[in-house]
Amino acid sequence: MTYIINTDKIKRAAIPWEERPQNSDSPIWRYSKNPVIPRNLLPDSNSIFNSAVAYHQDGFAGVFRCDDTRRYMRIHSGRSEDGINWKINPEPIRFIPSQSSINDLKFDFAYDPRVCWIEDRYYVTWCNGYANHPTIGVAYTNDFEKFYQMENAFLPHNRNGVLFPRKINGLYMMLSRPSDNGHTPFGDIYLSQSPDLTFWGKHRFVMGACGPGWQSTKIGAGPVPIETNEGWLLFYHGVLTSCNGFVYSMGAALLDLEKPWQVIARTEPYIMSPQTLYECVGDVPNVVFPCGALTDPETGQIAIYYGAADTVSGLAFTKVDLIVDFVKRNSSI
Ligand code: BMA
Repeated sequence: MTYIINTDKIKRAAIPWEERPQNSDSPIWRYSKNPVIPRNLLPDSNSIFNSAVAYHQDGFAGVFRCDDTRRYMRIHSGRSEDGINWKINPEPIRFIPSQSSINDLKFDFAYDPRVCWIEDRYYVTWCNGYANHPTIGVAYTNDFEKFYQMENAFLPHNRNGVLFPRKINGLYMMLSRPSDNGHTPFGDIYLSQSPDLTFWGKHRFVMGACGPGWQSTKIGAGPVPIETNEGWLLFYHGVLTSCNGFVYSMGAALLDLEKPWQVIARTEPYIMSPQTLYECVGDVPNVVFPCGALTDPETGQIAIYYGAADTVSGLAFTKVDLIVDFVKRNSSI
């Protein structure tokens, strides 16, 4: 039996949930009322996608990528009572320097946030345009109102910085994807370790793009890894270069609990590819891009938030035993 290991002890509201359709045997299924967040929820939003959510107080809070009608990339905080209907602050997050030295850390753009509860606060990581080059920004908050910016984790160019929800062998750990300044045509997942969430080192290769198929061009970590008795469950995106450009699908992997740079299993087939109208039509067609997940350790239910076609936000569901079984049975390792 596979189960979710609950180390965070945070208060959990009822997870947004829908049972698998009766005619489906897929390990993951879409919410029937997708998209959950339309592109124009804010007066000046062009698109709201690739966003992260967490349990907060009696409901949910999150950090949302909202590109505005200038097509500037910004991140905003938001709240929800049920994880489905969201109120997003129309003003982007204004980060407060966590130390005076951070005053120097201006940034030009912010996108693709992740939110991770560790010990006593929520950490936000995002792709942060520092001197116009993407790297991983880090901040913390307790209330989703005041956000305190910390040092950037890495030098440019880097994307998809995803923290683990607890220290492992005494160190904080973060996955990331070294990249370039453009629409990077390569990309593998690495892991870095830190005693204090400021100084990062002991870098390890985790896994790379592979095969001729859906994950052949590049891959990047998605939501915060979920701790299970079978390993860290990681949802990730994989990219194929088609004659029509990049196609972003979703896969899943299991990483060793104590040495999470060691991959136990990863899916050879995708678990979800862009197939619905809202995933195939939008500002960037053919993209599913997971950034957030909620778990219910009691029932094993998992709700995944993903960006669709770089335009709207979708929700998909799975159960830990179904997905872990699928990963193990369909692994290329
Ligand atoms: C990546 C990022 C993501 C985006 C994806 C598809 O490089 O920019 O935010 O969803 O491309 O356009």
